[in-house]
Amino acid sequence: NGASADIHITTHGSDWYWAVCAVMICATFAFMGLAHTKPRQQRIFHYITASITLVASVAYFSMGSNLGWTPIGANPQRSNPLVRGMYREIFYVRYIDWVITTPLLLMDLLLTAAMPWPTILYVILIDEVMIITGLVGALVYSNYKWAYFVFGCMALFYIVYVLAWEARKHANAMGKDVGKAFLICGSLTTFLWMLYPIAWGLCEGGNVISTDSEAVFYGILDLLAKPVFGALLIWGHKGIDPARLGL
Ligand code: RET
Repeated sequence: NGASADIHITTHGSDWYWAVCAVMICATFAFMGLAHTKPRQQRIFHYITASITLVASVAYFSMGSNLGWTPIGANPQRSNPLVRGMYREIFYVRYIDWVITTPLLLMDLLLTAAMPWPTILYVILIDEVMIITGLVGALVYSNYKWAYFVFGCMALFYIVYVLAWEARKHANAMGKDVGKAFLICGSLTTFLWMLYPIAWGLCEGGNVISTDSEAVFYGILDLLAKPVFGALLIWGHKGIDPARLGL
């Protein structure tokens, strides 16, 4: 087991994952607490947002415990046999988190913009393509992983187009307050989501940075994309009755 002992996160990586887990749990309680300050009919965004941080808590609990990973051969084309023969610790549990939470994040945004259901479902399908291609690319020992990566990036471009263009116009038409809430949360999402493929390229894809650095990179992105995003979204909704959005 000597080879696989070398690929793990260290106690620093693990401590950091536990810290992120704690923030996700606190955020879940905070969002649920805020839900109970509203009448039952007006809690939809609280429920969606709390579900996101709840699922992330479980993913970070797993990674803090150094679970939910599998060793995958790295650097298939490198000429140096020492580097080529290496394994990398791939946390597939991230993708189980993302396959649940990214559609919920998109629902938060697209329901804010009062987009029609067919559009929401289609964007979510494209989002699943993005996450699953990222997972398959991460798990294969072959340079074809980069083909999966390209499919994933194309899916991301489509999502960014819908958010930055169609949904933004729709949100503005729903009123000034809705437009502002969407602009803040939509811009944050567009910016952050474009950093995930960069992290993937350095970690699962190219095996360029260590698994501890991976913990920090994805951890900061997830803290901004889930609890910080969620707080801004709920704050943006404080004067908006979901009934106005058809909810
Ligand atoms: C992958 C690799 C394939 C290409 C692309 C990716 C994008 C992932 C994104 C993930 C977002 C995750 C969030 C998690 C929760 O906070 C799958 C890394 C484009 C955008 C927001």
